[in-house]
Amino acid sequence: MNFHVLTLFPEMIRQGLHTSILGKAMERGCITLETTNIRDFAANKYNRVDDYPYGGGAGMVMEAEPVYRACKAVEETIGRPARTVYLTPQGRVLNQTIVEELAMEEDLILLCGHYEGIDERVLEEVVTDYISIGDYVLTGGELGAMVLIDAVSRFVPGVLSNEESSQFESLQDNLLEYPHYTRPEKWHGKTVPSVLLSGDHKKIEAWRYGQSLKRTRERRPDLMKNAVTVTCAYYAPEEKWQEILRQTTEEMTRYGTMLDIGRKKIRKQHNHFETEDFLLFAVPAVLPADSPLASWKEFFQSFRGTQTPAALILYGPSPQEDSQTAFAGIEQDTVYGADSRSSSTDCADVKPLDDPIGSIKKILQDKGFQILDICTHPESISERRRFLLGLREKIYQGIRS
Ligand code: 9D3
Repeated sequence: MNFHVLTLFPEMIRQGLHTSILGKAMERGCITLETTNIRDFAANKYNRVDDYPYGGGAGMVMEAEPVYRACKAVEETIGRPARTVYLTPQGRVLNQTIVEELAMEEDLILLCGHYEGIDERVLEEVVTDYISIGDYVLTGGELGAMVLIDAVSRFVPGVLSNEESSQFESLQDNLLEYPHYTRPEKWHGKTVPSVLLSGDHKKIEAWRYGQSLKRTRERRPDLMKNAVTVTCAYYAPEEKWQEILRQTTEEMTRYGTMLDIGRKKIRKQHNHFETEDFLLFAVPAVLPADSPLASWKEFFQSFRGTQTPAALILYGPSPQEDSQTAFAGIEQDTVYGADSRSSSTDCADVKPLDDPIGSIKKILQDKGFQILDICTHPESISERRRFLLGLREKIYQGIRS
């Protein structure tokens, strides 16, 4: 990822970002930082880049021309149009969803204003995104750009170590973290909660989840309206697909439950869900001939929702693809993300089957589930990412409000 910062104070940006994790990431070349001093593009011999505001009022306004020239110079070095973010208190307030979306870009141009702001006319021509970092007043956009670069960099491959990888973090559940402890076991008369010394990983996980909920309720009750308990109800006789579904669930939540619909016991029990639940239904797009159930309806017989948010994963070959080529392709496709399947097959002599997406969606809606999205290629990393980002946006931006 390449960050290009346009600013009147380039040393502030460089000083602030060349230390610690980001400094190391730059040495390794995972991220690059190029600062451009807008003053170098001043249109007069005094290097003046600001002027009085038309209509009067306090403060100065940055002129359009130097900003425009600086911008064009950077676009030239990139060689193609890039997203250009203007840091401004009048922008969309930065959040983790925006951060992850920006992390998918190869280049980001960040424009920092100073004084009262920048001449509106140049903003209309170069800016693609207006972003604020929160509702308080700063002296300029530089700290905003640094905050954005720090947050976005965490999602660039290689910036974080495997262990602290940004995939597994508290914000994926929109819950606060549980409390942490390290040695010594007793400090200032305070002991470490005994469950953490028990070695029972299931119990530790449950305790941490409870602490996360408690903490969020106490400190950030505003987050609770969006908290969901994720359950993945799946039918996957093949180990390979089971693993992919488990991984997809894990990318969504740290505390998910896997429910195997293939098991009679699961189908016999009541599977009732509330508005605070989130159901990930995962079934093959083509019902295998040796399936224990004859139809989709039977799979979901024991499931009930109460306008429960849900999503559908239809994995494996679609009905059109199912036949000659599809299965052979699947067997070879062990590298996730490399979609080796042929995009279309000539199926003039194959009897077209009913569209399973529509019918399964209808069945689940009739049972009280609100289907937010459908994923047909969970084996592809990029498709899964699109799916999960979209779901998170829908869940956190309040599907129940
Ligand atoms: C008359 C009101 N102006 C000054 C008090 C408005 C104003 C102009 C310029 C307020 C702040 C700034 C400079 N701030 C930023 O450039 C900025 C910012 C911010 O102030 N808060 C949150 N996010 C950001 S991103 C850039």
